[in-house]
Amino acid sequence: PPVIRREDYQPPAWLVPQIALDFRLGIEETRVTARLSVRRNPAGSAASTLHLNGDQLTPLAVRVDGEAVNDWRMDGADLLVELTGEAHEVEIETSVNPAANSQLMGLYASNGMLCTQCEAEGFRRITFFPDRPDVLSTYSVRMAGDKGQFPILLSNGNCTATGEGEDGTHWAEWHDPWPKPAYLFALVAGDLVANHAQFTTRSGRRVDLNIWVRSGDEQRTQHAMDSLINSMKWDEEAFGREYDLDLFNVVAVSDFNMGAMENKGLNVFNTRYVLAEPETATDADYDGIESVIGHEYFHNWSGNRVTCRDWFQLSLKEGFTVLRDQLFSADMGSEAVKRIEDVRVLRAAQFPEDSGPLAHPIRPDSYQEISNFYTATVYNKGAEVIRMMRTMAGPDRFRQGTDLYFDRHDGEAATCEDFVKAIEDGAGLDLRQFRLWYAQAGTPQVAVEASHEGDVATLTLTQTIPATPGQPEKQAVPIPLRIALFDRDSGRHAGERLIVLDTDSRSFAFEGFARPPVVSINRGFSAPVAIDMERSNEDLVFLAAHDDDPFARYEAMQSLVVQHLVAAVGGGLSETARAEGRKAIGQAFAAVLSDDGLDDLMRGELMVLPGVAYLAEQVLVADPAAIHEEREGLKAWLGSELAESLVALHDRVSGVPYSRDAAARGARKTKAQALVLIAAGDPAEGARRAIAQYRAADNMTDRQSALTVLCNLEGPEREEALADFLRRYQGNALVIDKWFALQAGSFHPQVLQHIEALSQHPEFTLNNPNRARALYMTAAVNPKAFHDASGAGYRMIGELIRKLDPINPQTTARFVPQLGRWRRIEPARAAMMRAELEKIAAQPGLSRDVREQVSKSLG
Ligand code: HT7
Ligand code: ZN
Repeated sequence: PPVIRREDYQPPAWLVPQIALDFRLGIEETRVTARLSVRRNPAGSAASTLHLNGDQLTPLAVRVDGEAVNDWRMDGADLLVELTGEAHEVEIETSVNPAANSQLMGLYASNGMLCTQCEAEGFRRITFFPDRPDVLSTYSVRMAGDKGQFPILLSNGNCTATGEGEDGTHWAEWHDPWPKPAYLFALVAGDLVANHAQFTTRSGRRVDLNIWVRSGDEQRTQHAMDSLINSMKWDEEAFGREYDLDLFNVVAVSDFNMGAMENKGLNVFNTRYVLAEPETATDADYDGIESVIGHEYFHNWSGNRVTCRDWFQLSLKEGFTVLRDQLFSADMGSEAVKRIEDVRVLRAAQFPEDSGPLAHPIRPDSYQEISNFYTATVYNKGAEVIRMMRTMAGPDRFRQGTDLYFDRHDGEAATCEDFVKAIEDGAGLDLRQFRLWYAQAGTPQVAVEASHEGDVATLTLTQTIPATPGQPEKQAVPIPLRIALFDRDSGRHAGERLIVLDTDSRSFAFEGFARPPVVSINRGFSAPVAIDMERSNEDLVFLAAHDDDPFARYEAMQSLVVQHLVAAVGGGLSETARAEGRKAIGQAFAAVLSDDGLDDLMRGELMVLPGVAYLAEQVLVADPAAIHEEREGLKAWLGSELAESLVALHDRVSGVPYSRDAAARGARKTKAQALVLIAAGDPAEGARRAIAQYRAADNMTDRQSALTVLCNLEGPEREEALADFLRRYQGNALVIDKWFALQAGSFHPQVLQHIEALSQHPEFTLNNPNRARALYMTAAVNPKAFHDASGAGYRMIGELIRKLDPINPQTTARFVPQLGRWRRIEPARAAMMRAELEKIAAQPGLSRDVREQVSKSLG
């Protein structure tokens, strides 16, 4: 497959200032007529050929300035039309079959409704068009279809006219006044009902808000609506951004490849990020809805009003919008807990990506299939990079930078360089060297050496950035580190400082310490780096109990556990050292359990042990099963050592009645963590408490946390709860997804047999991405299932990839990176993982999506 390179960018030869689309809707056949007003781009080449992208389309008719033409030709899947003048009207007819579109890109059918997904290159599956984000057009859309089947007809912008047609049909016309690239086009037609509300912007514009769902689901949309209204208000206050249409529609669909899509004025969402009520949605689901609703809404400015010049600039909109949604969620809830969760996601998903065969910079240099670049690197590391600029500038100056960015580039297709320049100019920063963060892949490692002489403490910091594919050598990047040095005697520090390490190595001296201080570094996770510093258990226990930066407190707990588990798995711990390590961890946990100054939300966070993926990252070649077993061993030890306090804690938080306030959410979080540890220490007591919690639950958070624990255990309680859960939520697809995921994610000894049986369950289908991911993605990230010593986990995912690829390549390609980590896994397992990749590579007719990921993983 051809490789697309960033350096080859050329402006388009032809622009399309306007497009009129006419749809005659049908589930099995939709006819599309596209009328493009095209004109030469003075900034483009003088080519007379109009190059229109297509994907599995045949032109049924081509007209230029009203005349049918026959001298068009195909270039692969694309349509080429010769034009002679400066401006023309080009009309093209195509036909598509939405029911047959299992890829869920372009126009497709989901549960009897029609909807579109055009980012990144789906529009070319609807009609021929210069499907690139730097071609901006105003869209006029007319659609007609059966009124019974499609009572609701939606597109971008405002509805300008509706009417009745013949034979029970009706039609609607929509116009979007804001020029946009084709990837932001959307159409939805179906039998939907709405939750309506209104929002008045700060300049007085009254905006109608609708969240469209299938009848019966409307009472589950209030949290999404509240989140939308909060987002609109927050963006005005935090970034000075106001909504710019009189209407904002959100539609929930159950078949969707990703979380949601920010189409102008018509966001399309995976149902899982819209529907929630306490009985069916966990607190984490509620948080997910708030953040995704916010994320898509914020794209209206960071993505839509200012869009990307080309897909290499994806982080321009995604990294920035992730940062915006993170800041929004932090303001809506607990800033400390949000930061911890964001870093946990980064470490679990992005760090492994950055150290594997698919590592790429946040602004990639090349791709074969752009869908493969919607990654944790582009999104989450992208957000971290912009967050560092904010940390260095301070929030107010950063805001001046973003104001300048939006002013300067409103209505344009911009680049990451444009963004950096605007922040540089607006915030008054020198970001010359900082630009390397956009160009280099790999997570910087910062080694910290502490020394002490007289009353001076010196920290020597050294950065190295590991080699990544295509980038053997790296240059030093500026790394802003928030730092505080605690005096051992007073237990306090004299104020936090921001230091910037911008060379390979540098020493920083701090005066006034009679004894070596306790170092708290990278507070708030001010830089997305790995800190390598030898620290005594005593110092870490001190920070875990006393650091006034909540993230640093969490980090100290994590480091204590990481240091211990890594040493234990590496075989480097004597029995005495193991006992000492556990004792220190036990001490830190006991302090967390009994600290009255902690709120339960934070307590729950501090009780979460580092995950196996992150632990595996700490060593060059990992034995994931050994890590998993050692981690489980520590859980069991903590559970029995702290049994009394854990039981008392579980009893206390079980008495807190359900509400959505922070205290009650904290109680549920702590309850879940306490139950996990109790069950690890004493499975019989765990089962007793878990089934009691399950039976008494009046909300999904408690029910799910009880069932999570029961799924790991053998016994009648497990079977009772699983059968009850299935019966109780029959017909609710999102909850049935949980039923599959809970079993696929369990540490039960027979987890692989359970997954195999579940794949044959009548409720299972590969055609729905949520269901396929619930079973198989959960299994692929479950070390107990995926890394089973027999290799059965690898074979299961390999087989899945081969089976799912012809149905939905985009969803399939996301499974490949799990197998692609073989080089970092111990040799026996690595050989089996590699063998699966080779088997996939040998499959004829592999999609471009999967081929790119597999060949890079093998290469
Ligand atoms: N901007 C949206 C990306 C997206 C997408 C990309 C490829 C294939 C399907 C997709 N659905 C949505 C989502 C977002 O980041 O807001
Ligand atoms: Zn996004």
